[in-house]
Amino acid sequence: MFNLILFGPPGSGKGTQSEKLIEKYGLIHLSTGNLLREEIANQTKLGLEAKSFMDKGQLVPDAVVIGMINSALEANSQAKGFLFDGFPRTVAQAEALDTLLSGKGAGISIVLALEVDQEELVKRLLNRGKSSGRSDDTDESVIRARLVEYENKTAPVASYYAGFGKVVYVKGVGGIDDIFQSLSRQIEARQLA
Ligand code: B4P
Repeated sequence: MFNLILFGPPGSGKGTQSEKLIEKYGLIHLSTGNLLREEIANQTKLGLEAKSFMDKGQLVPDAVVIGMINSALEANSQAKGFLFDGFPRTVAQAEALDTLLSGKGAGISIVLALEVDQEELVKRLLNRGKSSGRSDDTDESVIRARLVEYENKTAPVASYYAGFGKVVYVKGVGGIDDIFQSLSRQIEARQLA
């Protein structure tokens, strides 16, 4: 099983690159952001609870997202591998993911971390907010709160995986296709061609 984490701050291109990577490598795409937005669109209890955190730029509680990932892994037990997009976002989520995967005799193969400077992130998200209809992309103060949340709670996830020698940093500024080629080279260096 080849399991890839696409890591980076909000707006770094995780969603954008994930679409291309899953098509090329036949991985199952697990985006907690997309799963949460589906719950919101369906107006489920979980969705309504999640929205109250997302609209403030805060992370949704660990137990909620870990439960969603567990269900998604169970529903795709024959997958040749997964691309985790926007998950894990805390060290507790990373530890839970390791436990879930090791129960299947699997683990994380690589963490590809996109590097983009903060002002570029703000610009991209405000720009996406003009057309996405996403309430968390329209208000600059909410975007900046997401970036603070990222520094405090999510950046330590990279250190966690670096401790296992699994993190590769990739420049996330430039053309979308050029960044995709850089990510692909790293994946193929680990023999998923
Ligand atoms: P997500 O849905 O994961 O979204 P995101 O991090 O804001 O964006 P992403 O990084 O995927 O966007 P992309 O760069 O592709 O999270 C939303 C919220 O859900 C979180 O704030 C949190 O509240 C909650 N949540 C999700 N997962 C959670 C978890 N595990 N635990 C707790 N809470 C969780 O795109 C950004 C824009 O940049 C696009 O418009 C794109 O076109 C543009 N872009 C991409 N690449 C570019 C490039 N190279 N050059 C120029 N523009 C580019």
